[in-house]
Amino acid sequence: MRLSKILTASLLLAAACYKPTYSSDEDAGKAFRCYATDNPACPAGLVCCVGELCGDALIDPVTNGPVKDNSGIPLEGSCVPPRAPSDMTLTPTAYWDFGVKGSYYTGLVNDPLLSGKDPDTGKWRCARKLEPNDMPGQEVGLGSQIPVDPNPTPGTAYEICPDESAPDLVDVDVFKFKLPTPTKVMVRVTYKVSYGDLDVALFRMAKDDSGVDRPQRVVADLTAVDNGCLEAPNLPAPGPYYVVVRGTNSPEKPATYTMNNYNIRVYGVSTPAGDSCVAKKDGGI
Ligand SMILES: [Ca+2]
Ligand SMILES: [Ca+2]
Repeated sequence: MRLSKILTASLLLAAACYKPTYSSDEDAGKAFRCYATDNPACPAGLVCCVGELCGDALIDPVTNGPVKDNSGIPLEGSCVPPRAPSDMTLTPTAYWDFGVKGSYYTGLVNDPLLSGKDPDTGKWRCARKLEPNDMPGQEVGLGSQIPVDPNPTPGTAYEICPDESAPDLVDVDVFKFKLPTPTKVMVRVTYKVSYGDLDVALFRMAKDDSGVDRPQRVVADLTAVDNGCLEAPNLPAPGPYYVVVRGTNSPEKPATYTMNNYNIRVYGVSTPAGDSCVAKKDGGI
């Protein structure tokens, strides 16, 4: 009896103290805004994340205050479902293992104008279409019937660029598809490398020693030239499979990741001798 009173009192206290700062999320139109230092930061079952940083990773271990951006402003996050797998500190770049990149773009660099604010409109330049989409459960769904032998099209336009709340965090875009039958699959990513090199890789899920799904790389294109292409000769059905596009860093600037606009097409090829990347693969298994 006494215990239940204490519990009730604690719950009431918790409810009274629950004053997270939130409003509608501009990107998803559904998530609450949050600061990890709010207690609780999010409604039950959700965790406060800014890009790849979640929960305690948003709390400065020295000051116990919020992690701040370059301007000294505390990072404001979104309340989102816990990300798979259970390790909250796992970043999308660590989760999606692209393998070792062997070549880097060294030519003239153009600014893709995808970070910072437009001086005319005052708006953050990165549109953040369909974000966040960096981890399983957030991905852009391509369905269970990708087009087979389609007429070439420009593809769908996306951008690799950061959210205004975390301008230094790397962006990755994840697309998921399934197959009704074993299929040769092509992925074509179009971009100009002078605005920022992009990498693309195809993953399937495989159980690790603890029975947890982990991405296993099927094939990757880590070349530092215009456009990316993947060719998977005979993917077993049904999947699922994940196509991941990311910005890249370099040995000279390991903490700086490229941004760029790109278009992507994912499609099947009905004949083995059909469409091909023509020897432009790097890494993979
Ligand atoms: Ca993304
Ligand atoms: Ca590339």
